[in-house]
Amino acid sequence: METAKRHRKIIHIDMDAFYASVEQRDHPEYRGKAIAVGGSPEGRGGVVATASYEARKFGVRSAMPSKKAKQLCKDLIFVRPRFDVYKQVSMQIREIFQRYTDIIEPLSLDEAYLDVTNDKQNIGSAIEIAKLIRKAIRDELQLTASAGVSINKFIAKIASDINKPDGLAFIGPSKINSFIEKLPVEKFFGVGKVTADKMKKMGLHTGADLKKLSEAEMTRHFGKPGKFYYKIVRGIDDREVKPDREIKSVGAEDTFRYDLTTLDEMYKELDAIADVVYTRLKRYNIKGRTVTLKIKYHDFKLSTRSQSFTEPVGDFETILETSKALLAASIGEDSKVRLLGISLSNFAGQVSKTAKKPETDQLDLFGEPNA
Ligand code: DCP
Ligand code: MG
Repeated sequence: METAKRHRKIIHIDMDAFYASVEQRDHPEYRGKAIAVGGSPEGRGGVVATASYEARKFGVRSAMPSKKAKQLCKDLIFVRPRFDVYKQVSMQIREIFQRYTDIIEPLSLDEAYLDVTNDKQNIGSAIEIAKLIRKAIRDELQLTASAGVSINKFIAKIASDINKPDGLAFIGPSKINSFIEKLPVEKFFGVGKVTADKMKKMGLHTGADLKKLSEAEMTRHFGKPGKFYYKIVRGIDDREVKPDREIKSVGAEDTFRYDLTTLDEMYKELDAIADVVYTRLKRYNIKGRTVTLKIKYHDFKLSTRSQSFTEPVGDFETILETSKALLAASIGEDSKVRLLGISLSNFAGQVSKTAKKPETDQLDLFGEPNA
């Protein structure tokens, strides 16, 4: 007897107005205002990288020349991009994803696929995990993300856009077909502007139209990708979530049997953790520009603080002293600390192919508790 095929559980997460939201978070005077990141004369070639949702009301969009953006929105504020900060936030969202799965495929700084079919915490519900991730991003990073949940990458990615910004959408197996039939052709994975125009000229406007073509007709008209289109209009997308094998951070952490209450105790633990991190860095022969300290308090509140350097660092002293300084700046009078972790990141081009480790090894890179 044939066993029913178990569906995968895929989440696509995409931050809302990413660069602009980070700038509004860090500069309260920009909140509620129409802002464009990039695009000032000193920005990236005079085009807008992204616009706040307030600016989008006026029609301001990514990749729009700043002159045009200013015409559409007279009060538009141009903000210089801070890529280091965006990278940092990107790492922080990655760390949140890693609480639930290691099968994470980033598409850009602000977007990733997650396969949570077998999530680390045995939550079981992809919708629940998406909610927890959105909540963590909001609580810990003061930013919003939108999530799409489905059984494959294609549908999950489209779903994350449905209730954007700050939304979540689930498209379950029984909804996929009716959803796809209404979908405009340009929304299909791999269909660019040229192909979409060709399809429209042929009278093909929606998924329902595309479904009328046989596989042979699809490939005849659209070449090799036609075979793929044939499948996705039927809701079939077998592409796996490919974990990014590049080493993004090297770290270690420790959970304590008793909550630590004095800085002295914490410094002692940091010393031991820094030593593990140092050893791991040596193993990969890499240095990082960013040191991140992670603190979990007795009430499970999590905080991360980072310091970035202009030059890569990898020596024990710097790792330890930086972590201590970050700790001292974070801890209050009556803080009770349950876990401490240190990681190095921002390796920027130094991670050679040979330093890449097999996947199984990478999975424990962030150190198991009590490692
Ligand atoms: N970006 C860019 N140039 C583009 C498009 C995007 O520099 N042409 C940058 C700025 C964005 C970030 O990438 O903040 C993420 O791109 P998204 O397409 O996800 O756009 P946003 O996150 O800004 O907005 P949305 O809420 O629509 O996701
Ligand atoms: Mg985004």
